[in-house]
Amino acid sequence: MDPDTPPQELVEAYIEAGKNPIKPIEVSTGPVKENIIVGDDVDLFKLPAPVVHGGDGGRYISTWHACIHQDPDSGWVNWGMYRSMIVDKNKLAGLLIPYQHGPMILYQKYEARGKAMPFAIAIGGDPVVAFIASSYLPAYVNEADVAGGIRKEPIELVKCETNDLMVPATSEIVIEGEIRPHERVEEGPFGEFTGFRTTERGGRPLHRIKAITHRNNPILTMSCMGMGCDEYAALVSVTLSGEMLQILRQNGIPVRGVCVHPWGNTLSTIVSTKVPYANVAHQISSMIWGSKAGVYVHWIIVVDENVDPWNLEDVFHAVVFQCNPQDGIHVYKRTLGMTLDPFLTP
Ligand SMILES: Cc1cc2nc3c(=O)[nH]c(=O)nc-3n(C[C@H](O)[C@H](O)[C@H](O)COP(=O)(O)O)c2cc1C
Ligand SMILES: [Mn+2]
Repeated sequence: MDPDTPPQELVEAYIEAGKNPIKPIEVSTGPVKENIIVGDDVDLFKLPAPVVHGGDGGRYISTWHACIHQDPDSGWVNWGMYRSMIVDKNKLAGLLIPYQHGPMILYQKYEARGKAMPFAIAIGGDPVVAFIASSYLPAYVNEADVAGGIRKEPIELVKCETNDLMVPATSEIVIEGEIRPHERVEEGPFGEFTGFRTTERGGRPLHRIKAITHRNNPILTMSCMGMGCDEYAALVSVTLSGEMLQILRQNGIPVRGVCVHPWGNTLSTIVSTKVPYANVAHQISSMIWGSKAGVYVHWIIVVDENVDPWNLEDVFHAVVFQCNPQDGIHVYKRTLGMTLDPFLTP
């Protein structure tokens, strides 16, 4: 696409790709198998994991990647992006927030049954992998299929060395292993997308590593998350807006557009819509909060269709001059939240 494509068009292209998924294909080998290290030879310190921000609790190896897990019941394979910190040469600590998909599979299936969960962490390679891993597709959607839809050709996957998970064959680095039930180890803190380092150091699932495969001279992709428009803010602005726009359209809301703005990414959304009947803003909010895409959202700003949701000056004008603060602002109490919200007390 043209680099100057406006965000609304990127959002529509993302939605179209999701409607036309392409299943991945299996290949027998690929660049990520140029080096295969298993068992005692595994040493994370041989990879160039940085301390990303001053004050972080350790060296982070995965901040721009895909964590791959499989639902043991349905066969659904999820790609998510969950950060991980090096503990020692063959152990990682990962922040797995319970209502994310990989963590759901761990806590609700494997751990509940007393079983170890295999994992693979795929770093680098085709940028579409990290793009789609950080998106908010609904449960039971295979992110690999949507990645194929975006590429308009299948993603090539190759089998792990020590488990049955399939990983992108062009990855720079793949880390394989298992999470045993209820094993926790200290992780954090880490500079987060909110611009704060809010999540305190605490016990997080211990990832035991069985193998690392990597290209020759691998490149470690990473995100220096923080204030302003980092990689995550730019990407979720497109993918989250797309997911929410689809949900509202599918429910017959006469919506003009949805903007998850990079400067308020993940925690806020702006919806521009015709008003087909009274109190539609409550219905819109319930639909967003009822979806995977909306679990983090604290601010939902609903504006009339004459307001362009991507124009923050228009939106601010509408908030100040078209919203009566006494009865136009509604506070919903005791809803879901997340540990990364800076204003929450631990
Ligand atoms: C750089 C980066 C780091 C992230 N770290 C975490 C994390 O440590 N834990 C987490 O649960 N979500 C994290 N996220 C958010 C998830 O990637 C995002 O919510 C995604 O939707 C999860 O995929 P899922 O819906 O398949 O679970 C991070 C996102 C980015 C871009
Ligand atoms: Mn998912």
